[in-house]
Amino acid sequence: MAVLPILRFPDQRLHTVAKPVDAFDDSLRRLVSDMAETMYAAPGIGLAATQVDAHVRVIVIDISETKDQLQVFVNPELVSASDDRKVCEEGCLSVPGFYENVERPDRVRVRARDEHGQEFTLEAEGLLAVCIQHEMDHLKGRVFVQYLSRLKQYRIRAKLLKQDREAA
Ligand code: GNR
Ligand code: NI
Repeated sequence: MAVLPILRFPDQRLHTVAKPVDAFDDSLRRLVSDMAETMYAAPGIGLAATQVDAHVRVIVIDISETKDQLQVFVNPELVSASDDRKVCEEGCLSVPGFYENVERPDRVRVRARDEHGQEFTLEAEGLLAVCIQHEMDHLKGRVFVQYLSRLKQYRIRAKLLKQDREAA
């Protein structure tokens, strides 16, 4: 197990489109395990492989208080989304320190496989629905700041680049 480095916006690698997983093997299970450790260490409630510079369709989520309810989604596909939408204040481990409202469908149905290749379908609402959609966006190369105004995106980009310069 290893804690992996997390790419920070505006790193262009965050805009890579992830490829489907084709082998449910030990290397996939190692990635899932490292992603879980990285998410728990951060700490965060979700992580997409894109964020650790692995451009395959893998997501880990744990929204439990007790941090012992890991959910793994390999090759997730959106089956349906509700017409009703909800606003939630979102944050992202790749955009540290920024929290902004994003509106998304309130409920989603997702089909995916676990790390052993077992297929399942899940209906999610509330925070889990938000998190699944946020992570599936990462797999498409999309970061939540892209839902904000150009001005907000520009300010977030400038502040994070300044922090990177000062840390260097
Ligand atoms: O830890 C996270 N919290 C969070 C809060 C509200 C909406 C989405 C999220 S996901 C985020 C972890 C992350 O960046 N996943 O990609
Ligand atoms: Ni994120």
